[in-house]
Amino acid sequence: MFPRVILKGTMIKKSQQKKRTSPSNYKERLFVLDTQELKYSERRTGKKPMVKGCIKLNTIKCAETVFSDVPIPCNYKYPFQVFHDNHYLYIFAPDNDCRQRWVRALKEETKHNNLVAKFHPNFWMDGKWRCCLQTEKLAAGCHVYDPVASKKPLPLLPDPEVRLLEVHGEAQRTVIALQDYTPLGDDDLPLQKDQEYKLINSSHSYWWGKEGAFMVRDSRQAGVYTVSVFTKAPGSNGEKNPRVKHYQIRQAETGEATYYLAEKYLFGTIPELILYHQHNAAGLITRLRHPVSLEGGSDQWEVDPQELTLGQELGSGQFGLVLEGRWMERKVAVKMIREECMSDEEFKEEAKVMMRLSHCKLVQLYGVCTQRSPMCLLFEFMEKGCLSEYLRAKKGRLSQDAMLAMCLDVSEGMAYLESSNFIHRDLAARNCLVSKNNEVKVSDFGMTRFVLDDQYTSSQCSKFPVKWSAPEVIKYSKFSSKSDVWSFGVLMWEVFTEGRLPYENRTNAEVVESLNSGLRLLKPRLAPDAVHLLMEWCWKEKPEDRPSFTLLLHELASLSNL
Ligand code: 4IP
Ligand code: ZN
Repeated sequence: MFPRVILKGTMIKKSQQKKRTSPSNYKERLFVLDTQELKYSERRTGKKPMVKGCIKLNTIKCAETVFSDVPIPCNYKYPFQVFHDNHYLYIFAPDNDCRQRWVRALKEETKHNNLVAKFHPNFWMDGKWRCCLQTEKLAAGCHVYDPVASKKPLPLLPDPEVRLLEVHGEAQRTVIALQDYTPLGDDDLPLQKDQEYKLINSSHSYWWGKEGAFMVRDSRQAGVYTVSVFTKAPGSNGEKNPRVKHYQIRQAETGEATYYLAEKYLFGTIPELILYHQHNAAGLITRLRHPVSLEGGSDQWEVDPQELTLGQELGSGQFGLVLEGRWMERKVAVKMIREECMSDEEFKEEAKVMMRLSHCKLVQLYGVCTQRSPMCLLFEFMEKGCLSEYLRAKKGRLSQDAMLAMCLDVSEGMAYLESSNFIHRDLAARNCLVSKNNEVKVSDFGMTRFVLDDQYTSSQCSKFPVKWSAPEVIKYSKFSSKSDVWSFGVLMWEVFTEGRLPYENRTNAEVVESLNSGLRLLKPRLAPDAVHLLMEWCWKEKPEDRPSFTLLLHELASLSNL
């Protein structure tokens, strides 16, 4: 009987480093899976591919996605693993669908093998497993291996490549810089006019609310670009009709100047064409007024006070009053910053970084209005207020699934912050907000750095959130994503106690003392054992022993029946 081919495709493999001395490298290979083996070959132009390696399916003990929290050093960003004969083969697929296809097929073909009971969800790297920190490459896995591919789609990983801007259901990945851009800070990317850039997140999609907001993007047709522009111009029936219109950039057959949009105003380059249409509609529904681009532009974060209407008071926070407001036809929460509460200048710089953080599980900072006094910050409006109050209000009426979903939401937002190398520093239920659809989003990230009140900022003082802080933060103010993980453990505890105050009757000093002697918060009655285990994992003394948010997200997702 001939083996039947099941899957075939080009992917990148990492050398398996069978010998200690073999080089570590990434090579593109043509992979073929048939009913008996997984084979990979080198493609050669004009010749038959040359077989480089072959794994008999009956030697495979595990085939699974790799959940990685480190940047992937090759062009294909979706890793999976094949564990066979005591060797780990890491393969990188070009997209998630492709990866899922391969993992599913491999699992299907190997499900009757002698499989591992547990596997390692993360990479073996620099002499240790990134998931469990074991230093033996053949050490038993740390997570239960499921030989059946799960039907449920995995949660979005905080891999920037998968957060795409969706306009009219089309996914867009590539944008072209309209102008040179000089970085404003270390986290900024210099842009060169005319160059293509991958759009790595959907940030600033709210700027699409402006008449004439536009971007140049890849068309679905290869090699062709489209200009998408937002307009509120009434439709043909005279009715209100806000929408995004798309114009393909066309090219005339001959001549020097060949690019044009709606009508034949011809230009030699796309940037020239855009520049022209920034001044003249010339056949477009509106002229191109506001570039919506990666870097947010020099002044896009500055809100025109004329565009902002203030409404009723919502409450008061660390920095002063919070009001309801309207901006660009949306409801916003406006934080008025009392001058003596915040180090202004530093904050203005940082606001640019924070504006660029954009994720559906983060409360979005829309902009800053520095032209009025007091300065104010515009945030996404969250109907149901802060999570701690919400939990208390819903006491006795929340299902375990609902609580798990809340933790999952927060872990998603935090995994994104972690992957952006941004530290929250004050994660707690009181700093998360609830939307009208009961989604929980992380808020106030990084803000404590600008609080001038030293009662709040010094761990010795009364307002410092000791009960949420990791030991290394209390001892020497060492903040990291792993100290955020500690706080996240406390937040899970808050969720599963329906909003109780951690270490209720104890003073900060008593809390520090009991932490030092190894004591931890007790398991909430409503928390499943698996959730309690996660909490305890977050409260490991050493930061490096705590899980990353990526892993927590994966764990919580596999616990929830969503
Ligand atoms: C080789 O590096 C290739 O990466 C091999 O992959 C790999 O074998 C070898 O690692 C590694 O030393 P050079 O090309 O620089 O020699 P390929 O066969 O696809 O070219 P694997 O086993 O990963 O296929 P070892 O140590 O695993 O043999
Ligand atoms: Zn492990």
